[in-house]
Amino acid sequence: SASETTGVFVPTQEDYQKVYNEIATLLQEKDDYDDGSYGPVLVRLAWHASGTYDKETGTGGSNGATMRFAPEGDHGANAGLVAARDFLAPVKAKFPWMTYSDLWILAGICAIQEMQGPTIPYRPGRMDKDIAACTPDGRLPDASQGNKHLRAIFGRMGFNDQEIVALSGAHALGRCHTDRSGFDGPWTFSPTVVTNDFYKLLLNEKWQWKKWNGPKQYEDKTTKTLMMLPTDMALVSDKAFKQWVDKYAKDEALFHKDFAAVITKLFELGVPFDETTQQTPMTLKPTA
Ligand code: DDH
Repeated sequence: SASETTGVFVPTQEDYQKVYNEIATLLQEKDDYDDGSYGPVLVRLAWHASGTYDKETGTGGSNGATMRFAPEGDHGANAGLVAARDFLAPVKAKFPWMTYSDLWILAGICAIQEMQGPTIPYRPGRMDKDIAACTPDGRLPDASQGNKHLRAIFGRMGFNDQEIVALSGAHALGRCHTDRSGFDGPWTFSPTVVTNDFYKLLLNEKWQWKKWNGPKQYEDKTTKTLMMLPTDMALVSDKAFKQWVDKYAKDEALFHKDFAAVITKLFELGVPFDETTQQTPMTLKPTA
C-alpha cells in the first residue's frame, strides 16, 4: 500500500469514522454550553470557513483554515468562533494526521447529522494554508442588510436564489449572542435540531422591531423570545426568495434534501480534490 512504501499515513473511511465518533461523543459530554450543545457553533465555524470563497479569484473557502490566524479570526463576523475551534483542539491532538481544514468541515457535518439533520456526504483532501492566504474582511454577510446584499455575497460564492434560501434554513439552529454579533436570541424553539421551523416561523409569526439599544432586529409579537435578522426578513419580503420559503415551510423532507445538497456545495467551494484517491464521497454514520 501507499503507506507501506512511503511511510505516509493514508487514512481510510474507518479512520474518518473514528474522528466523527470522537466529535459526537464530545458533543454529548459537553452539554453545558448555550442551549445544551456545541453543535450550532460547529456548523457556524464550517460555514464561515467556507463562505469566504470568491469564484472569480478562486480565493477563500474551506481549503486553508486561515481563520486560525488573527487577521481572519478577528474579523467581526467570526466573533465567538474561538469556542468552536477550542472545542476541536483535543480532537486535532488525538488525530494529528488530519488537517484543520478537513476537521472543521467534518465537525460541521457531524454536528448537522447528530442534530437530526440529513446525511451530508464527506470528502477529505483540504490542505491548511499559511497566514498569507487569509481573506480580506467583508466577504461574509452583514446581517443589517437586505436582498441585494444577499445576492451579491452569495452570488460571489456561486449560489442562486433557491440555494440562498436553503442555506439560510441553518438558522433553525443556535442563537445570536450580544457579546459576539451584538444581536440577541434564538430563531426557533428547538435550536439544537435541524428542522424547517425557521421558514415556518418566518411565515406564521408576526414580527416587529425589537425596542432596545442593540442593533436593529425583529422579535416575535407573541412571546418576544425569538428573533429574526434584517437579512432573514429579506427572504419573505423578496418575492423570488419567498417562493422557496413557502416550499421549505411546507415540506421538511424537501428542505433536508436541498439543504444537504447546498451545504455540500458550500463545504467544497474551492477545494481541489485528488482525482485518484479520495474522490468518492463517504457517508459517516450518525451515533443515534
Ligand atoms: Fe448565520 N448568523 N448568518 N448562517 N448562523 C448567526 C448565527 C448562526 C448570518 C448572520 C448570523 C448563515 C447565514 C447567515 C448559523 C449558520 C448559518 C449570527 C449570530 C449572525 C449575526 C452570531 C452570534 O452572535 O453568535 C447572516 C447575515 C446570514 C446570511 O446573510 C444569509 C448560513 C448560510 C449558515 C449555515 O450554516 C449554512 C448558525 C448555525 C448560527 C448559530 C451559531 C451559534 O453560536 O449558535
